[in-house]
Amino acid sequence: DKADIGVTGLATMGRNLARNFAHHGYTVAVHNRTVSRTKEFMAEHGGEGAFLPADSIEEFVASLKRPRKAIIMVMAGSATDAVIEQLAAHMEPGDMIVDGGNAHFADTRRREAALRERGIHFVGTGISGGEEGALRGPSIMPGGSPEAYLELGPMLEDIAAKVDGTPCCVHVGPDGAGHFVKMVHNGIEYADMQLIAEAYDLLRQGLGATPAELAEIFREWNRGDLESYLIEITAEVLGHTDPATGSPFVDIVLDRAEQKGTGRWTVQSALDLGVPVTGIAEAVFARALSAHPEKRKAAATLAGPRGGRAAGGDTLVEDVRKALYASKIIAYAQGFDQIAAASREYGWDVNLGSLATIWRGGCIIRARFLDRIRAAYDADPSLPTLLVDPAFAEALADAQDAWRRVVSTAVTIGVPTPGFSSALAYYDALRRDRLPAALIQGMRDYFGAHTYRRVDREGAFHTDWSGDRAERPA
Ligand code: NBP
Repeated sequence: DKADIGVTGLATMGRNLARNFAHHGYTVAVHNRTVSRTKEFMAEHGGEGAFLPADSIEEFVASLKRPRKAIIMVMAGSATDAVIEQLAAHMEPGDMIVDGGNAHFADTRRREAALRERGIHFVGTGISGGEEGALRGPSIMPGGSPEAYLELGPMLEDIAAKVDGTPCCVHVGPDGAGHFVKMVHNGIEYADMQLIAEAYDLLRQGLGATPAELAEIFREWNRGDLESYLIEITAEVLGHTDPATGSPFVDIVLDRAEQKGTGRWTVQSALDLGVPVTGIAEAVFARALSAHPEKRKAAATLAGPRGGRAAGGDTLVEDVRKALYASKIIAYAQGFDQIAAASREYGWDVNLGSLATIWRGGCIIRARFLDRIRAAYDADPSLPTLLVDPAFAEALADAQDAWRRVVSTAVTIGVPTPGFSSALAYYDALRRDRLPAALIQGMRDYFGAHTYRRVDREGAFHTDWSGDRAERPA
């Protein structure tokens, strides 16, 4: 008997994905470069379903039903290229290779093009939800050809998380679309976490609240607009006590945030596309700042504001909640803008509303909020920005006074809130009738004859700044 699907790479993710397929009744071929890991897997989980273990890649490919479907779950980078080469060497046209790792979308585009030449479908697939998600139902973002999705889609939808019976898996678009969207998902996750951290910091510094008290506030917030997995786990982490010292857990953790790189990739791509994703960028930079202890130590003596506490206790809690919600809307709107821009640039035709649907379950940014994004794109698929959707516009209008007070309070008491502040700046800039960009164009024309356009006439113009200051068409 042959396998419906195969998984190669049996570390944390691959192992759980293989089990998930088996739990759904599929026969799963399993393979790992180091054979002992496959044996270990079979010893621990072989009884959970129908597995066909293979010691060699050749045996692994031979054990798959045609057209063959093999999922690669190895460390992203050169290992992925090596495994693709080994698989492709034993495959035939029409077979499918799925890369479920966190590949950069440009690598996925390159790999897809190369395999397409050989008649093999390459399906770069974003998989979110970590270890638990892989086992119990991740959010799945497959790219690649529609033909490949016809074959693979039903199986992926089977093992994906379900929300209200709808699987958190849709065909995102061709070639690198799936991995791109997974990357932006991670970027949004960075922004979301940064905003939550700022809310915590501001309430702790501003009110002198304890982590346990703050855990209660987040638990309360999780019953309203902010309801989400990240708010839920924030309450858990803040409420936890370190067993060794009896201190709040959050106080014994080194305040240095690490990163694996998807946030940075998101910002790099946004720079290339010319899309402001200030929420994600500030989050990446805030992590980078936290990771420079020598600089922080040297700067610790610098002057700060005199006096510490913020005015208006209970109002501050509600104000921060609103500022967090408004800033979150901005961060998501920016992330969706970036996906829309990439979709235009690469011809992907991504359905933005469907992304909101597949992120409702299985992944780290799952939240009630995503239903509202879905509704916004359902009502108008060509929204120029999520912010102008009537429901979001109203939420922002409702939050803006509180948001402004929170940013002022933060500035006054010296608590850094780059996420809240930049989100508000983005909101105010986008709303503006006239931007000071006009002055920038003037300066560019002055020093570099870069020309400018006028508000009252077509064409490009240059002023002879060093001569008679006459204006000429450029
Ligand atoms: P790792 O990223 O830790 O990779 C370990 C696996 O890669 C092992 O099976 C290892 O085989 C294999 N491997 C390596 Br390393 N080099 C290889 C090579 N040259 N040829 C063949 N196999 C090679 O595993 P993971 O944490 O399970 O993640 C798998 C993928 O899923 C990654 O791309 C990751 O970014 C992505 N992802 C992870 C998470 C998460 O929460 N961990 C979430 C979402 C996505 P060996 O046993 O022989 O060393």
